[in-house]
Amino acid sequence: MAVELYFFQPLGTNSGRVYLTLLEKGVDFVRHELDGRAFDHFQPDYLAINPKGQVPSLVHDGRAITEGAPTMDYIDDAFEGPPLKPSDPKARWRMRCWAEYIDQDFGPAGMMLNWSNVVRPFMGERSRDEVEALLKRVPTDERRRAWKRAYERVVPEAELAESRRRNEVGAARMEAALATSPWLAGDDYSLADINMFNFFSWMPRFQPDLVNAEKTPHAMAWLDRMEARPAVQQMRAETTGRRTPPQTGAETT
Ligand SMILES: N[C@@H](CCC(=O)N[C@@H](CS)C(=O)NCC(=O)O)C(=O)O
Repeated sequence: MAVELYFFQPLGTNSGRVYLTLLEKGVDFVRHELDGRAFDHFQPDYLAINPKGQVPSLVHDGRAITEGAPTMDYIDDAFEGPPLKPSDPKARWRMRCWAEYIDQDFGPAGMMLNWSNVVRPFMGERSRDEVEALLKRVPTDERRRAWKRAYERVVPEAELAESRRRNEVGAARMEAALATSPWLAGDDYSLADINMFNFFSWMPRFQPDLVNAEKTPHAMAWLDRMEARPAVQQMRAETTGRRTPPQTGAETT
């Protein structure tokens, strides 16, 4: 039955982790790439699928499946292909701890830094009236506040500093984990690696002081192992040429 994915771009953070899970499982899916800059994700048709107006959303047999980490779990359960959850309960627990950490801490910190860099540049050309009209289409107060703050560049330095601190802690945490096992949950490649990949793979480029060959050699070797995976190569190939990644790393959102 039909499988459809709505996303911003394959290498996006939240979009990418679900996109990569589908590729790893070998699921044939219809790709609906939304343009965040055109506010496609706030169009009524898309809000009917995901009332929060966020990506990604999977539609399977007519049912909308949302929220990245639970969607990855769903894909692993619902489709054939290599299992992406370890069979050992302790490794499975470790995998779920990574998911929790990415959703609650590391992921939002990275996204916040990206937002502060990118929203104003692409909203900046629009008049205040245009922006006010766009903001009216944002379905939740929380997201409306986030867009407005980014547009107006009123994110306090203390919040940005806290996000940078969390990224630094995350880099150290990755290095410590990967010094003891080849994959994040242990000996087996799992959803934990897929989940982290798109959040972390930008760091050597955009935060080279935190992630580099001297400071985090195990994390760098993990990135190489990830890049060697056919599914990751496919994801990159499907991204190349679609949009030019800006200097700021904007396309990581
Ligand atoms: N909890 C959601 C978070 C999704 C999310 O934050 N998506 C971002 C893109 S990475 C988004 O849709 N941003 C647009 C917006 O909030 O307006 C998930 O896990 O899927």
